[in-house]
Amino acid sequence: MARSNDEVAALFQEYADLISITGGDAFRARVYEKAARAIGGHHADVAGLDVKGLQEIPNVGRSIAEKITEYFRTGSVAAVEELRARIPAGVRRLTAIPTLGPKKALVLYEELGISSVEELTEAIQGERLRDLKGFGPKTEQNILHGIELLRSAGDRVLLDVALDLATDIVAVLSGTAGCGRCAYAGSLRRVKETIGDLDVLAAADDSGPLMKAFTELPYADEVIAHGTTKTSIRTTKGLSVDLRVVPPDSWGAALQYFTGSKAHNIRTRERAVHHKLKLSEYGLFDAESGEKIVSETEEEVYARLGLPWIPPTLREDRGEIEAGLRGELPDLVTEADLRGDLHTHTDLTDGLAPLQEMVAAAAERGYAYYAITDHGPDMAMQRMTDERMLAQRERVRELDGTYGKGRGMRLLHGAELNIGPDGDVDWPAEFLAGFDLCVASVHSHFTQDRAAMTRRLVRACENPYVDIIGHPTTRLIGRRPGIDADLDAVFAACARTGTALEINAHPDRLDLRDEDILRAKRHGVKFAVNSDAHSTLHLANMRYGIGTAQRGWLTGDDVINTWPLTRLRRFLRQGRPAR
Ligand code: DGT
Ligand code: CA
Ligand code: CA
Ligand code: ZN
Repeated sequence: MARSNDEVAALFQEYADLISITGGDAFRARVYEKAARAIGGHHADVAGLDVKGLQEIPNVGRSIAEKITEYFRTGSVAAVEELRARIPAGVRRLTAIPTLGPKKALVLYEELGISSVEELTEAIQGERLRDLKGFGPKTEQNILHGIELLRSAGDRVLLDVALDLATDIVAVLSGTAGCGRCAYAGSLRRVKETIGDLDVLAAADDSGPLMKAFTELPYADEVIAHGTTKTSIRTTKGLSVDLRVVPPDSWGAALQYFTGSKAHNIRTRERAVHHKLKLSEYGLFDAESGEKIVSETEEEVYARLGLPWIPPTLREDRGEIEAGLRGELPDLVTEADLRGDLHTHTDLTDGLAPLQEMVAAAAERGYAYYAITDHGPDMAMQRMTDERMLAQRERVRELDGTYGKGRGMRLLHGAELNIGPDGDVDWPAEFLAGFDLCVASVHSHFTQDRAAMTRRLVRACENPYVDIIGHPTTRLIGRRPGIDADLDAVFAACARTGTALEINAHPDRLDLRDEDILRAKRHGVKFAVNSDAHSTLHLANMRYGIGTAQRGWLTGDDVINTWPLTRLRRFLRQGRPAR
């Protein structure tokens, strides 16, 4: 994973924001925004490319390529620094508030001198924003909500950032002398949607070399605590990491303990007490004699508590203990069960890679089928036309059966429709009938009231050509709240009309979220775990979607893209008039 690509992408995104804040050319801001996305999605590490190589990346011209080499040569980009210097850091932080954005942030700074989140909160409480042009009581409310969202996300990081870092740390420690076993535990092992800190566990008789290697990691910014059993660092990414080193024969008990969740552990400890045992990170002991009973593997620990091994994604005290005792734990869906991806884009709309590259990358993942679902014409920015869509279909038919194992990967031609404010979608029935499948998603009018939003989604479900509702709540974790709708009514409509709900696997979205999945499943809804890939790299985001599906207790039978193609096609055809 090329982390330098993310660094450069973030830098250019910031530059684009700075251009907008300082009232610069909107077109120019767009250029840097597009470059940021292209670099973030590029498969090769940009740190290793020269100006010529960089220019082969789509949307990267000479001037941008030179800024990238400048960045790796000097550690900064003069043009970016110059704009940074013109805007107080506080104002730039304002742009991070969901629903605010650079233009409004600048108005607040220029008109009211607001340069921090605290000052902004005060101004809203004093109702001082509503008199500004382009603001009103409703804007004040929205901004206040955005501030809350930012605060609640706090210093937690998204899954992909945490996983990249944890993978690296585990690799380094595993290669350190004397390390028996090493793994990450905590919320990351449970695949929670955001991660507060990393909890890394290692087994060794002598913790010295491991602790030393840990504090010497290149991204260890600060050593917060240093001991023989636990050491904590803060990384340059802002994320803290705890390393615990335990004796090898305590591995299972320690892994169980530090995986959590706290709520789950309270329940397992209760079980232990019930069996006259004592459970700690060092093992399961006889409460009276103090004699150690088991501790080497998690399986042994659970078995002695009268439980089967419980998958980490279920360990939230949401009924997993009871289900385990009854022998009714779900046979959770896994990434290996996936036979295809049903929501992906190409450069015909806002994807980065051409059709053929996306298809080739999908085949690499061993899929049996793969759907291409570019945006319809209602998202005007995408410039879609009937002709362009039909031309793509022809190309898809040509490529069908030319990739994958035994060239057997089947291609489905679909679209991601836009659900308009009234629940209408891009095309009339005659045109929709030509698609193998349609995903339909909300992309605008996020603030409709609850009744209107519910009606809108239910109408989309009732469209016989809509097979999947894409990113159903449209939330962006820590950046945009989900829409306000009566989700139970939407779930009931999905079950009734045979419309699947998407679990969008992008780590910024994870939409539906775990708790809503659990609720929807009770309504009898089926799901599709989709990457919504806009580049070949995004196809691998499936792991986050599968983790989320597991947290919603889903089995393979619940997830339509684990099904054989014949069963999937039957599902897609239901409700459609016979052709
Ligand atoms: P996070 O870091 O906020 O994303 O969430 P976790 O679950 O990783 O929580 P963290 O890092 O505070 O602790 C890791 C695990 O260690 C936690 O899931 C369970 C265990 N643990 C930590 N402190 C306690 C405690 O006071 N009591 C119990 N029973 N378990 C604890
Ligand atoms: Ca943690
Ligand atoms: Ca921790
Ligand atoms: Zn999409």
